[in-house]
Amino acid sequence: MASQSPRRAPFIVIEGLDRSGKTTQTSRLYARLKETGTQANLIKFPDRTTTIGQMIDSYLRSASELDDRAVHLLFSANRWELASMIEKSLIAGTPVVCDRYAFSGITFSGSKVNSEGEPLLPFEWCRSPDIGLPAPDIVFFFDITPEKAKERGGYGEERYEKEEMQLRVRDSFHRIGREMGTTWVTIDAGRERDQVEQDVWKLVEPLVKEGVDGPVTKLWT
Ligand code: Z5A
Repeated sequence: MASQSPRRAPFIVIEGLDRSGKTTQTSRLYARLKETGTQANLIKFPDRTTTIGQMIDSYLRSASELDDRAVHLLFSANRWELASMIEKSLIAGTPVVCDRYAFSGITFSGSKVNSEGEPLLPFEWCRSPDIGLPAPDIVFFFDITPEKAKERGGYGEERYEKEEMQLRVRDSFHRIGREMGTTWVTIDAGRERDQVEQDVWKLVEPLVKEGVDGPVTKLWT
């Protein structure tokens, strides 16, 4: 009789608008998992520590200029740098908690417009370099109004932190969410930190306890 393959760990992504609390909540989730006996891997995109990540960092701080297509491909390459580590971790039973992923890649690049307000890069072109990356088992989309985001510290310091851009990004996230179906969970991130944490934990706890059946799937394949 064939032996049953063991269940693997889940890949959990927190996506969302700027200053919606993604970093705060991925850190809280990581800490809570640890407190309850689960050691996870915590990652963040862009990963500004790699050579590619440093080029992205310089671009985001407007310390350098790059062609829009080139920077889009760098963001994607930055994810591919960690793709096999993510897959190995999940198979080995260690959950991965991730702050931003391919969805930010599509929404931000796809929301750039020319002086006439027309998109610079087509949606499908933006999606294609991320096809085949490890697919998340759950994506929490942190939704927040630009007004609320502005009340939080540090807003407006980096390249894309402009209100019109953020509104286009929000529409684009909603479009992706409709396509993703049940994997995509929208969270009202304008509330207190503890309330947001509780909503995330309610769905993560059983996923981590029970594990996930089947191999790691691939994004958009
Ligand atoms: N980008 C891209 O173009 N393509 C890609 O493929 C990827 C990203 C992956 C940098 O991302 C930029 O890269 C980003 C998208 C683009 N551009 N923009 N604009 P990043 O993730 O490195 O950006 P960040 O600056 O580190 O994160 P963030 O989005 O601005 O913030 P956040 O992680 O969502 O929020 P936070 O750091 O947890 O909290 C922000 C502040 O709010 C902080 O003072 C907290 O204490 C406070 N906070 C958090 N939660 C709450 C609640 N619930 N109430 C009140 N205050 C709160």
